[in-house]
Amino acid sequence: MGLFKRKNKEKETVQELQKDDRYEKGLSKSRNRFKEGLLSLFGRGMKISDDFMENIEAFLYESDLGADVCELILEKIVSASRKKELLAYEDVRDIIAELFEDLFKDDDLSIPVDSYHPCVILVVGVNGAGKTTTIGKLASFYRGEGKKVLIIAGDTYRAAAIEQLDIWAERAGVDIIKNLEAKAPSGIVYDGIQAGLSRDSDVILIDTAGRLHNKAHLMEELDKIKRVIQKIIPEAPHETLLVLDGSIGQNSVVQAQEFTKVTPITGLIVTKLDGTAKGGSMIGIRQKMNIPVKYIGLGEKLEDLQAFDPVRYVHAMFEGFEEG
Ligand SMILES: Nc1nc2c(ncn2[C@@H]2O[C@H](COP(=O)(O)OP(=O)(O)OP(=O)(O)O)[C@@H](O)[C@H]2O)c(=O)[nH]1
Ligand SMILES: [Mg+2]
Repeated sequence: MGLFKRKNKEKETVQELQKDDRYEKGLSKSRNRFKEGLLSLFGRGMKISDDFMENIEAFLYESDLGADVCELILEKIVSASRKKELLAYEDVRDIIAELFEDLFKDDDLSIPVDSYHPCVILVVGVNGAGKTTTIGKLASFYRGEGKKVLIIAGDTYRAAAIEQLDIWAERAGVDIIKNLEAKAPSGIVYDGIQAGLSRDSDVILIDTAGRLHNKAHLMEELDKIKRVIQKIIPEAPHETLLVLDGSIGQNSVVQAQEFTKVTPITGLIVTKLDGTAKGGSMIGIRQKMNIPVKYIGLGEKLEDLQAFDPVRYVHAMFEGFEEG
């Protein structure tokens, strides 16, 4: 059953959602596109005509959902139109919402911070995707849960990267292992993991460089980092998070595929969703990558990193709560 049909039956759930409007605020650009865009196509209800199908097809493609998903939605619209003479905005909204729910419903969104001590989380991604910012937010989140957090400044290629991480560590109130003299990440990662063990850390977050002089070098470095971690904790990293820039939509899939060639990625974090109308690309990203999206970035503040909740997401993308 679709989210929007459930809305009236489960008032409590909706009220629960309303308490936290970060999704609603963060996804306002996407909502403008999806809700306003679809409403403008429908007016008060539409008979399905060739013209209409062309318009909606163009709308869906421009929304960066991905070709496969667009085709699927179009098929569902056609089959809905066989059962009902006039289709309305709500019908298409529900089709997309159900697709969303189906696609994400079996994903394991947890990060095993309670199962390992320390739980080592490696954060990777191309330059500018939002790794360092996300680490700051995650550190703050875990600290808020009462965990002892340690950050390792594994991006040793730019002094500014270490300074930036230092500011985040201070903001989050957690320890950081850094070395401004380090020439390569492996040494600092080794020291950091040792420090995490001797300080009895619960969670170790490792920042990595996104820009190296070529892709092969970047991947080689990641491989080295992993080997260094495993010298000390053979089953680590327990989680490898790939940070993707959501504002480039489905183009991020190509980058993501490169990373999966070097190291198994256990979760995705899609950032900068507040700055784009491409919120729908999440469907295509999930479908092509087959890796769960665990967190999303909805802004630059500490509390703007949110656990991914597909139901809340799709609700914020189409409705928001302004009508109650
Ligand atoms: N609006 C918005 N901006 C974000 C979000 N996440 C990150 N940013 C911004 O994106 C920019 C790049 O973020 P960084 O965390 O430095 O990215 P990085 O992956 O560490 O980059 P490199 O270290 O260069 O590889 C910064 O200006 C962040 O403030 C988000 O969810 N929303
Ligand atoms: Mg960085």
